Amino acid sequence: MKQLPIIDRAISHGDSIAVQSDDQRLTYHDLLTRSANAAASFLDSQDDLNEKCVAFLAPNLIDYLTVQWGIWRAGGIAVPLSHFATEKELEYTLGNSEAAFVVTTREYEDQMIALCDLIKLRIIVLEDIQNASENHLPEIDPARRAMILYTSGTTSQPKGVVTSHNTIQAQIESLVEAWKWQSDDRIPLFLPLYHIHAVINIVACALWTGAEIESFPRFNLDSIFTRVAARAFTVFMAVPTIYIKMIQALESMPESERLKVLDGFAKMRLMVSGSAALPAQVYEHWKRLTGQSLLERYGMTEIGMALSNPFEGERRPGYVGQPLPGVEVRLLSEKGEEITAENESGEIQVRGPNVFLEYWNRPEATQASFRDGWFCTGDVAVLEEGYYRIMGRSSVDIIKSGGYKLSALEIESTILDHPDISECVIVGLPDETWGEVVAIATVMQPGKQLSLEELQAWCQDCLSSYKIPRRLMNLEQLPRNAMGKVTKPAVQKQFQE
Ligand code: MLC
Ligand code: AMP
Repeated sequence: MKQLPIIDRAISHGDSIAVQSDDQRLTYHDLLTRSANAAASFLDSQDDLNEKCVAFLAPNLIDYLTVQWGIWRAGGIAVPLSHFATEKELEYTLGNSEAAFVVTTREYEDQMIALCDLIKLRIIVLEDIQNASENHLPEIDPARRAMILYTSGTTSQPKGVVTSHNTIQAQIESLVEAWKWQSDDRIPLFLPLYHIHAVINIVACALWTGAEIESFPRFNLDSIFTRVAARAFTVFMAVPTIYIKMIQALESMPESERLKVLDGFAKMRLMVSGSAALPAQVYEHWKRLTGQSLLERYGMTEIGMALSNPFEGERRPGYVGQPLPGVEVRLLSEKGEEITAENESGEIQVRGPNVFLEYWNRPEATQASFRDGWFCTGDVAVLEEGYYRIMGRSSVDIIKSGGYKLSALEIESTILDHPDISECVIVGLPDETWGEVVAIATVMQPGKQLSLEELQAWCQDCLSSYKIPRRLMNLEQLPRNAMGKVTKPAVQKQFQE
């Protein structure tokens, strides 16, 4: 039977280790057996899930892959959920994706049962799946939809970004070629498994090549440094905030320990930064410490990775390099004209097999995000001496904090439910560690007051922790323009005064 390419490749990687997580080691062969069992259970007595969405909460990588590949092999669309999400956020994702059922692990069973009971959704607990004696799995056309990753943007609710198996393959192959992934690579994973950085750049690329992933429950400096010092990794990928936190930690470590960790970093064959701008000083600082020139690249949930500094050749600080293999990039001016000269800024637009299919159930939003077949990223860049430099985003409503993309509109609409707040404006403020931090300016109901701590405590139930405002200003008179609209740049300025 014809298998999905990622499955075919896993068959050829056989008894190599795919994942190490705590004291568990999983070979490619184990992963194939487990995911076939999971697929048989998800199918129940059907022949094919026929692109039904299956949402899953399984943050441990071994469980995650068992379920993700199980869904794929049963013909479903995999919708990973965030374990940082509040119940409200999970309910939104389950409803919006029209999930047919939910898969989780024993650890999250109680939490998910409560939610699934409320919205009448069937739940499967991974540990309860029995070994199937025989698995009749369907043949899957790789043009079929494979995955939905939720992304926040210029709408008040996150949108589901749909990719097919072919899209995923194109995203993987481009990176495997550009960054010369090898079967003897070993990479740590500590980023969340519901964003493209971890899902494609780390996990999917590693498994495609037969490499090994060492999975950590979360980003923890001590455990990662211990393994780096043991020279456990050849490749490392992280967001700028992580490099900044590592620099701070390394500089306050006793010298004997620091030298071992620095040596572990120095020996790696590739270290990549992305998901947010890497400040040039951080690039230089990391190079001084470790001798490594971080390879900065640029991507987005909708397109995978588009631009990258070279594996071989000059890695220019402050720049994101050139189009990746198979990816076409153009800049469009505000007048809608393609920019062909250097030093003129325009919106980055992307075309190629790496680009997503659609926003789930949002045909107008999908249509609005393409122009003549090119996906409009909303990021502005300029080409200088052959390398692209990202200048910012065209929307003030998108905030990047710690590598997470946040929608100011989503946070505003959630916080407006607070009974004491009559108006609020969310902005991003520049921050050395987080890139940007979320800040809120409020107009309170008459006679009401609210401290930042009180607001943060109230937000716990409705916003994931990284979306919670870190700065608060009560602005009785929100700055408005001639049209009576609040101007966010003016709010940002007030915060910075
Ligand atoms: C947490 N804190 C923040 C914060 N997040 N403060 C300000 N802004 C934020 N965004 C605070 C907490 O409240 C806590 O405070 C302290 O910092 C530590 O919190 P934590 O949750 O323990 O932080 P940590 O685990 O260190 O998380 C940092 C991180 C994480 C960088 C590891 O943010 C992360 O995983 N980011 C990556 C997200 C990602 O994968 N993005 C890729 C998207 S895809 P206190 O007071 O309690 O100590 C994409 C496309 C592409 O972008 O191109 O890749
Ligand atoms: P996401 O939607 O979470 O996939 O985030 C994608 C966004 O992250 C892009 O649209 C950019 O704004 C930002 N981004 C990713 N990589 C970089 C980078 N190297 N430099 C600046 N911004 C980046």
